[in-house]
Amino acid sequence: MHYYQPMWTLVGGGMKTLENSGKPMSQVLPKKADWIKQRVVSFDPANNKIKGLPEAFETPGVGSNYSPLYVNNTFESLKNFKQGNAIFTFPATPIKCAGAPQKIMYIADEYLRKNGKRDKANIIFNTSLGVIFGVKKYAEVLWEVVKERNLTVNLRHNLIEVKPDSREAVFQNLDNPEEFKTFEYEMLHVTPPMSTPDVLNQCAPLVDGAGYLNVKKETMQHVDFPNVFGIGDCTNLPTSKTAAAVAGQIGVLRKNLSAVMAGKNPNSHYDGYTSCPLVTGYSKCILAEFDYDGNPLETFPINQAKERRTMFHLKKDFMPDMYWLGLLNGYWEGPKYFRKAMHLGLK
Ligand code: UQ1
Repeated sequence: MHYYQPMWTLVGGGMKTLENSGKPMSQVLPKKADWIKQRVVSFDPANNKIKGLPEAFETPGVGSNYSPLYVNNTFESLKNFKQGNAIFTFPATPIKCAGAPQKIMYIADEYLRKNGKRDKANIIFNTSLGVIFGVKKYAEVLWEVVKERNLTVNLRHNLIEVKPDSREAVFQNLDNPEEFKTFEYEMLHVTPPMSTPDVLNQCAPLVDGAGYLNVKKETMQHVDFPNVFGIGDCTNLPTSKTAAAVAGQIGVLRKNLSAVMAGKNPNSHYDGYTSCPLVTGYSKCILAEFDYDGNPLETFPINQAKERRTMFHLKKDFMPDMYWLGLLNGYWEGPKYFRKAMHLGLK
């Protein structure tokens, strides 16, 4: 057992007794202060909650595709759309599937066009990020898409409050944190701030400062504990958090775990491969694929930055089986060998 001295200052030397050196909290607390007799379990300053949520999800126009409870609200608010702002948000934390917050905007745009309501809508993407997408090749095409479809993109805008009574959403300007902008909404699609599960982020030896499992980016072995490995969304691997990334990581994990269990060094390396099928409408998709350095790592020998119907069907009709049958059963380790075959081993 270790003994820790609690942080008390005792006036020593026999001038005062122990009893005379302290007072109960009830006597010293200012009269106007409320005494909440609970312990703080943790602090989470980077992950401030959005005021007004989740209550506002129970009110008209507010939904989120990130929650099984509120995903149906998204389509309901599109069906009920009359006129005004349709706002789509992106938070100031890492998130799962970073393309999804804007994919739903493209789908909403097409839905409103099909239903003759597009001229009644201002479609706005308010994102905390300073870019529309992290990889230049795809970002350039997405800027063209938003321009052509008359979608407004406001960078560095972070949702901090939803006021369902007045149907307003408040955003903080991340470049000038004193500045707040209020937008009325007819429809609001929220992408909430995200974190790892508490059971992990409260285990300080395992995680980095942001609460993610602290692993080496090539081998996925824990930085301090050689018998701990990690893959997926809970890790601090500097790639985007997608099922495609997990598929790329699984093969490396399999080899490295086997090596370590056999007393050898883990020397299989993950290149950061991830993929984001950016659905840009009801029948179009840009299939982004890239590595740690943001270099495109495309499977097919065609320019995948172009919106394509083939990629839409790959995403909608093949990816689910790839996930449910391949990935979940441990058979799918990403498209690396297809890519090599299709590029004659050059990529
Ligand atoms: C992928 O491998 C994958 O695996 C589980 C997904 O999740 C369902 C994907 O969305 C994508 C895009 C990939 C990448 C696969 C190919 C064939 C490009």
